[in-house]
Amino acid sequence: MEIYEFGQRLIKEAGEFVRQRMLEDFRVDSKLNPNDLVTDVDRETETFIYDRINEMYPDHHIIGEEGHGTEIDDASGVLWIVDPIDGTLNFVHQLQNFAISIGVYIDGEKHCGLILDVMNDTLYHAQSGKGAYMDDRRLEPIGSTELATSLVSLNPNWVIKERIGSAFAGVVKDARSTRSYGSAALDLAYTATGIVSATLFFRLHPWDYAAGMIIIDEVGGRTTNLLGEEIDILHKDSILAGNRALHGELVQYFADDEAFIEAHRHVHGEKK
Ligand code: 2AM
Ligand code: CA
Ligand code: CA
Ligand code: CA
Repeated sequence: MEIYEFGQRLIKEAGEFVRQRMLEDFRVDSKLNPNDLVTDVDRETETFIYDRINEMYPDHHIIGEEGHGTEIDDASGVLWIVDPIDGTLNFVHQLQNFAISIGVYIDGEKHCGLILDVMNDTLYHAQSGKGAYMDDRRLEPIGSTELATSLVSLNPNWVIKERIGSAFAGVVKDARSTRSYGSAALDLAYTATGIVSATLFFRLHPWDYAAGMIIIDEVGGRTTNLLGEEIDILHKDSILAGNRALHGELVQYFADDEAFIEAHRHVHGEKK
C-alpha cells in the first residue's frame, strides 16, 4: 500500500482510538514545567501509531514527541514524524481543538502530511506535488494578503517575553487581528485553508510542523523560520508560515530586529 494511503487510514484509526480512550479516565502529568502537560492518552496514542507503522514498514524510522526515535539524527530513508496529540492543553481543558499530526519525509524530502482534527474528524492532508485536501475537498491556492487586512495566529506569550516580545508586538499592532488556537498543527492547517493568513511560533519541534509544512506548500504558501531561513526537518526552530506575500512582509519584523536575532541565535543556534 502507498505510504500516503496507509497514513490516511492510520491517522483516522488513531483518531477513533483517542475518542474511545477519552471515554475512560486518564492521568495527567506535568513535564518540565507545571503548564507543560502530558497524559496517558498522548503516550498510548503514540505507541498505537508507532506499532502500526512498525508492523507495516519495519524498516521505516519513526520520531514521536513522547519518546520514540530520540536516537535518530539523520533523515535518510523513510521518516515518520508523529505528534500523537498536538494541543494537549486543549485536550485536557476542552476535550476538543486538538489534533494528531503525522509528516512523512523520504531522504529528507517532503512526502506527505496529515493533520486530523480529532473531535471533528476532519482530515487535512497533502502529498508533495499532488495538492492539498480537507477530507475529499481539494484546497484552493491561498491568495496574497497584506498584514493590515489579515488575521494571523500567534500565542500571546511571545508578545510579553523580553528581547523577542517587541518584534511580535509589532505584528500584533499592524495586523487586522490575531487569533490563538492552542494547536500548532491546527494553526498550520488553518493557514492552508485560509482561516488565518499566516501563523507564527518562536519555538516548535519537528512533530509540530512536519505535516503542516507539506500541506502549506501544496496550497502555494511558504514556511521558513522567523528569520526567513529554510527549515531543517530534524531540528526545533521558529516557524513562519503563510501566503508568500504576507510571509515576505512578516519576515521583516524579525529579520531586521537585532535583539530578536540575538535571542533567536541563543535559543536555536546559528544556521549554516
Ligand atoms: P503540544 O500540545 O503537542 O505540546 C500551543 O501550546 C502549541 O505549542 C501546541 O502545538 C503545543 O504542542 C506546543 N507546545 C506546547 N508546549 C511547548 C513547548 N514547551 N515548546 C514548544 N512547543 C510547545
Ligand atoms: Ca507536549
Ligand atoms: Ca505539538
Ligand atoms: Ca504533543
